[in-house]
Amino acid sequence: MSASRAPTAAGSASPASTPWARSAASGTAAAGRAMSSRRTMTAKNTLGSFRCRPKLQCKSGFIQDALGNCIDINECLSISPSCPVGHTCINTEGSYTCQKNVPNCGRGYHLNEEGTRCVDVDECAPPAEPCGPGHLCMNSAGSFRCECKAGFYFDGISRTCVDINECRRYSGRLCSHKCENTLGSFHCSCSAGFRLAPDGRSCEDVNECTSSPCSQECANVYGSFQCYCRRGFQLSDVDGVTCEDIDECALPTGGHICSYRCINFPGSFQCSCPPTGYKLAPNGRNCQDIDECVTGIHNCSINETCFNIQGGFRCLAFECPENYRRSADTRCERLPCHENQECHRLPLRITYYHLSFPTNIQVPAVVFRMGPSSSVPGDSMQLAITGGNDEGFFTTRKVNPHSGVVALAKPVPEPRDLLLTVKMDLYRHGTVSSFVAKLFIFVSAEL
Ligand SMILES: [Ca+2]
Ligand SMILES: [Ca+2]
Ligand SMILES: [Ca+2]
Ligand SMILES: [Ca+2]
Repeated sequence: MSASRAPTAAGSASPASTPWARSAASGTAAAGRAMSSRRTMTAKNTLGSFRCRPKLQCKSGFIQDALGNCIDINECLSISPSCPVGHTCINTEGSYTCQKNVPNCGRGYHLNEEGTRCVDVDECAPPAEPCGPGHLCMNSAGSFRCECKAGFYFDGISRTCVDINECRRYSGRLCSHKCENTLGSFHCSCSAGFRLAPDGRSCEDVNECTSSPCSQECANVYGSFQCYCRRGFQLSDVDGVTCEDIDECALPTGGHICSYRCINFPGSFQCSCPPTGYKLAPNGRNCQDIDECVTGIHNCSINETCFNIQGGFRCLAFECPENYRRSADTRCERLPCHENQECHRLPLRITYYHLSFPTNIQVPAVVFRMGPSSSVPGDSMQLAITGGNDEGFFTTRKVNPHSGVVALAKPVPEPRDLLLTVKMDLYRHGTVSSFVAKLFIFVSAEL
């Protein structure tokens, strides 16, 4: 190429384009120049002098100096560019050459095919595997880097991709509850009672109540739930979700929740009373005696008196014994004795009394008081139980000179009817008179 553009002869010589060609040629030229200065000039006579004139014309690429020597033209110094862009102009004897500029490419670059510029080396181009098999190679200008799949980092020493432990690297910042490292990623999880939110990182409360975990009522709370029970039930200590009936009848404090009998129901209880003689009180717990005598459901005859007792009633009737006459509803008076001495020892009066108390009455308990209807100064009296006290439940006691009481000394364990005969001897004006009280005692069941 350079040869064709070179103006003349020497240009066609093949070694012209090599750097050493110039020095060889210039050596030749120097010798040629010395010779030509003598041979190339002819003398021409002028008036009073002479003038040297060049004998020869210089070849193309040379210029003739004043002495007639041919001097090489340095075309590379000319103003107009002698060589195309990317070439260096090299002057030669009688000509010049254009030498292509060879760029010096740095590490990671190489010359393009035309040799005109440096281009990046694609280190990643197959079949080269600079990052090792299975790893991503990323070419970049002048370099390359090895990349691993997301979640891995390239360990330069082992030249392998190693899992990033995100949980450790971003400790406490990735998951709101628990972080679990996995190969290539990580996984958030939540404590019991929470579930992973759609963002995969935060935890939200689970509304456990939607799945009805409680046997009765459920209240959702943050991170958990609470079962509770309706009245009459209590939450099981074992599972915390089952409502169990409260056995009100078995409660230690509720031993007497019902005065008579307690019947447990799921969620409730009911008190009951003996099948006859009682009704449930308005409070639902106590048993109230039915007063059969008032309500008229007794079966006493016309000649009998109805006497109400706890849990029942008694039909009372009495007859005055011989020598007595009835003086009131419950009283018999002795008839006049005339000359009958035996008669004088009989009590002046027999009175019937009815009383009732429960088996659990506190003892001692005064149950009857006896004395003359009117007292006279100097009176004295004696009280004695003359019948019906074989088991010794009762005692008598004087309260003052003219009256005394009958007291229950020990509890009567079972409900029963007792007839107690109490005799009072009254001493007045030197004579003694007897009075008898017949006590019908009805000991009723305690409720
Ligand atoms: Ca990981
Ligand atoms: Ca919850
Ligand atoms: Ca119950
Ligand atoms: Ca009754």
